[in-house]
Amino acid sequence: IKHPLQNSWTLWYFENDRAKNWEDNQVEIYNFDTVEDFWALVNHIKPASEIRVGTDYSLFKKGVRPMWEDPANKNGGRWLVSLEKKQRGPELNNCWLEVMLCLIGEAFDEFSDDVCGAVMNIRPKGDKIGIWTGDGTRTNSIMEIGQRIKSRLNIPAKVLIGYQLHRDLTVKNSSVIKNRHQV
Ligand code: M7G
Repeated sequence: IKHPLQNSWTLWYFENDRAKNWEDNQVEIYNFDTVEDFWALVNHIKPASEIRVGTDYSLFKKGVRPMWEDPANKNGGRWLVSLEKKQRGPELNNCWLEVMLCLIGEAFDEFSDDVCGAVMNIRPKGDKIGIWTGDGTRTNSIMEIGQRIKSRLNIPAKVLIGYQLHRDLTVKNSSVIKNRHQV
């Protein structure tokens, strides 16, 4: 018998094909709800550091699409962890693995239900990992989740990470995105 997870999860892959809508470039790769199937997935797919620049992996609870528009996300936001270019390698892979383990292991205690998923962007300027929560007004929950992420990823205390509302990101030409919270 396999070991069941609390939730079912879907891994998504995004590749920027400009001939298509942004949303249509999000492809469901795999659904799983056991520990064994999670490791089968991790061992089977390319690690984060080896997928093409411009692509994303996203891990979301089953039924939630990795986009702002999804009802589960639209009133929420993300904790954003930015990596330097030179961290694309084992460091990025470990960070992304740790974030996935936080999600499937429900590492946020009573706040785990507020987590929708996580997105990993491979970008020329530096890679990014966002942990998405569903309600941008739940300050206590957001802060607990941010602190837990920071400690699980071994981010030094002096390095701040910020929480942004998806709503703020959708505003066109806003060159500076306001952080609603920091830890
Ligand atoms: P990104 O891929 O999140 O980060 O957003 P990047 O700027 O580092 O590449 C790039 C662009 O993709 C955004 O400006 C939007 O045009 C589009 N985009 C990103 N997200 C997360 C969404 C989304 O959830 N919904 C829609 N409709 N477009 C998005």
